[in-house]
Amino acid sequence: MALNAAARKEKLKRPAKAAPAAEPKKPRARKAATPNLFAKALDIAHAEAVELLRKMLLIRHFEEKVFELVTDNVVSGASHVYSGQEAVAVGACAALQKDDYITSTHRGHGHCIARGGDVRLMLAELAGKAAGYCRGKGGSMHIADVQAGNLGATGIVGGNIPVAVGAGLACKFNKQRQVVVCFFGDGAANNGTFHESLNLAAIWDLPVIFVCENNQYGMSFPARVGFRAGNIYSRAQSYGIEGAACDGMQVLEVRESVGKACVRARAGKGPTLIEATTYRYRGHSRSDAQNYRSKEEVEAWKAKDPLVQFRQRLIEAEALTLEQAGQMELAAAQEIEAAVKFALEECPYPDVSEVLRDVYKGWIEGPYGLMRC
Ligand SMILES: Cc1ncc(C[n+]2csc(CCOP(=O)(O)OP(=O)(O)O)c2C)c(N)n1
Repeated sequence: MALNAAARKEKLKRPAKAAPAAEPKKPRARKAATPNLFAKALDIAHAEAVELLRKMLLIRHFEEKVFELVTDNVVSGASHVYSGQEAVAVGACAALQKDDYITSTHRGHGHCIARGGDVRLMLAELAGKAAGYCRGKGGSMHIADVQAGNLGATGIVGGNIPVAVGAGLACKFNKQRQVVVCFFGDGAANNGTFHESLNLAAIWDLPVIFVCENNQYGMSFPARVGFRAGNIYSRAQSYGIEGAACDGMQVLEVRESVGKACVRARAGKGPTLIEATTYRYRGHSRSDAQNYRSKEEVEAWKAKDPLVQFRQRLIEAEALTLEQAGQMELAAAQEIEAAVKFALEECPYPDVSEVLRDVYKGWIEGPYGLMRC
């Protein structure tokens, strides 16, 4: 009912009725982590997100153990540790299908684990044991796992880039819509193989995704003085292919960037050059005084740790509790401890009869008959 002006004035003068006492707020029940809620928050299925974290944890624990074993001279030879760069390998491999390929580098343990490699066989290889991926003869820089789609690591910087192009050509002939992800460092991007490979991949529209891990250094040489152009990914333009940059400390960002490149490659639209900005925490290899960088710089990058960042995102999205995250960490540590026990205590060294196996001399059966080698 409408009030006239006087009545309205009167009503305003009256003290307002006390509002009914508000019901004490019940504490909001914390929602259980559900796959749907999580998918909405981060645009990824719950199980897949947890798997990304599991793999990054496994790589970190593997690499820190390798660093310890190398320092203690339990493992001999060179091992280039991947700690700090986990989000690149895991994010990129998460965009791949089962029958796709990767080619790896001298810093290849992370790529191998991300592609589904067996940490027991990897550690056996590093320890020179018969159960290793190369029957103990190759060591860290020669691990390949072709069944899992890993065409192998290499000690030759930039050596895997043409291999990826060859594999890409095979994929194109096979017409199975497979792709190849080629990992390499900022240092390798200045090798001649980089230019030749990208040019060939471009003119043949090959399904290769070139993932440059700019970890800021090639041995002790800072990437910032290694090229004038300011970045590496913009070189794509000169080959007439797609180029993209992504934050290599953010696993979902890498996955998205490589995922887009895979869609293009599978559609016959050719290669992409992606530069993932990242950082290696440890020295280049076994002995490295690291005089080329400051402790403050290392700490500043560690503050952006890819595992810590992603774990935090999962917890905030209520996909994981702190306790579950702790259990995952423990599980990764235990898996690596079991692998160490297997490699160091349970595996024999190769039999002496192995010495001449795989050493080619004379005639061998090749794809077109007998070949001299
Ligand atoms: C063709 C070749 N040149 C030089 C070396 C010596 N070397 C080994 S690792 C390395 C640095 C490579 O830097 P980058 O490609 O950025 O990879 P990162 O070590 O940073 O992962 C060099 C120069 C080599 N193994 N092969």
